[in-house]
Amino acid sequence: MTVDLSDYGASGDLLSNSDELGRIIRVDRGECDVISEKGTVRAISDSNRSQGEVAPVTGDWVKLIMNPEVGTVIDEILPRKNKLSRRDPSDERVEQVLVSNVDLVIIVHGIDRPLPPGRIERLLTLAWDSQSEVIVVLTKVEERDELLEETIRTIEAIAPEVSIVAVDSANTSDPGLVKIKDMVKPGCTAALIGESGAGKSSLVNALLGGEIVETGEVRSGDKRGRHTTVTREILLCPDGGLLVDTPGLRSIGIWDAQESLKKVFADLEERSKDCRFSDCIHESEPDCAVIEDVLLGVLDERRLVRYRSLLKELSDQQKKTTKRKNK
Ligand SMILES: Nc1nc2c(ncn2[C@@H]2O[C@H](COP(=O)(O)OP(=O)(O)O)[C@@H](O)[C@H]2O)c(=O)[nH]1
Ligand SMILES: [Mg+2]
Ligand SMILES: [Zn+2]
Repeated sequence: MTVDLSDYGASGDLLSNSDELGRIIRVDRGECDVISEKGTVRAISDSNRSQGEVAPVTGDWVKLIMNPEVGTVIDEILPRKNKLSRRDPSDERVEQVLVSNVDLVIIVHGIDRPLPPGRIERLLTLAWDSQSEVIVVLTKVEERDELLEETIRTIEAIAPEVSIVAVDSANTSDPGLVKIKDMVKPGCTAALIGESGAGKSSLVNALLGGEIVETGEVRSGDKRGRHTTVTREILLCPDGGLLVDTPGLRSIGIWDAQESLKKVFADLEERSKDCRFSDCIHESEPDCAVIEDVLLGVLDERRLVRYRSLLKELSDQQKKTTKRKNK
């Protein structure tokens, strides 16, 4: 079997690397499934050489070498075009890259539960920080109703420019599915993020046209999906797009995302130009235009509180990582 790596998103300069080139489609306890011209191979990552600084993640383009003793080894991780990352839930000083070389991030939310603004703000910050295109997909939409309209209003109030697509993944002829298929062009890598039970795997199956990945029944009562998706894996759609299903994100700690945070809070950023101090943190400074807006009732105070706490999260993270680097 020969695989055309351009199906997996390889462009001109990557393809000139030819025979030893591959893309990681799945990482599983230190071992990687890598798609190469010869098909899928199991490769280990040579921790001394390639993992020293950067651990391999799903989406990476790599150079493979054959080691007679241990088999196929990842010799080098090629520079990443971009990455989707969060703060490591188990060590707040560490960045956890979820997927690399992403073209589109699909934020998935099921409208069977409410969408707190703070949650979509975090998800958007994380998604935009990857420098990819971002869309929001609302799942479990059987008909247009008040709940759907309300969820759309919440998102539009924060990100008026982001595309929102409503789908019922259980319905194979759903018009929303056609729209999403159109956006995931051949060779384009789309990563799905969202909480467990949001409907990511069902959407992936609907786009792939079959029961390829496992989905979970939502437990009645707490409305939480079981954690059926355990790895991040690249899957090739019949029409050519690439999908990365991910396990549900329970914690969405943002990592080094100053610019995208400004974008998510663009209204506050704009308003802060009128604050007396250019480094105003809108807490108790005199002549603060943002606090003025809160007092006038033009700005929801809770949004300001969330903004402050995300800013603090980023500055805490920076302090901790600097300390760590200096050790
Ligand atoms: N009716 C309907 N059910 C859905 C839809 N999307 C997901 N579900 C159901 O919601 C549950 C969780 O879905 P799953 O795809 O596993 O969520 P994940 O954890 O985000 O991957 C499963 O029982 C699905 O059958 C949808 O669009 N419509
Ligand atoms: Mg899943
Ligand atoms: Zn201010």
